[in-house]
Amino acid sequence: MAFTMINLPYDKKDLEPYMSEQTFDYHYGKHYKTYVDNLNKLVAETEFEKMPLEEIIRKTAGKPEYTAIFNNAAQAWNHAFFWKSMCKNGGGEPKTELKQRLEKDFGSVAKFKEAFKLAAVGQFGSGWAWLVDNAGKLEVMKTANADNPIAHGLKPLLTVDVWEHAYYLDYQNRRADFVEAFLEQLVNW
Ligand code: MN3
Repeated sequence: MAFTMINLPYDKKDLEPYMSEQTFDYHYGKHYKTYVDNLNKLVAETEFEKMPLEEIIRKTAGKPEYTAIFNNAAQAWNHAFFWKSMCKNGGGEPKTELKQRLEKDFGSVAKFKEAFKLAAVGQFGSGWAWLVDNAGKLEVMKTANADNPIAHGLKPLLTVDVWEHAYYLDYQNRRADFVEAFLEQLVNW
């Protein structure tokens, strides 16, 4: 049983003009594929071969001897979660229950968005920004490279990929504009 890519939950053109088909050709078709392919090569005939991705991530996090497996397992998980964090005709208002939780823990949806943008734009170099559930409290966090909330015992609820390959074709160096479009036009509440 090998790890497989998830199917995109929309067509590659559905998120245009905010995320182009060309970006999906590279990001989904090449970057994401490489992580899944590399993971399959690395775990073949090891104890990790038949584990769920989340379990591989928890078992390899912070262990230098498993860095390559962690990086590829986490990136396979992160990308699948990122594809599902977006949808056709996304953006708008969060659903009622999430909206109430964001208001409770951040003060307002606008304040959550500010915190999320700050994390996404402030992540130096490659990484991810997240909305997470930390024992019932919603929080924003950023992680570097392949790192993710599962490795820290937190439950991810939403993510944006801020590696340059996620936005460079559509936004060049304007990461803030990409994150703004993610929150206003792409996010799948
Ligand atoms: Mn990526």
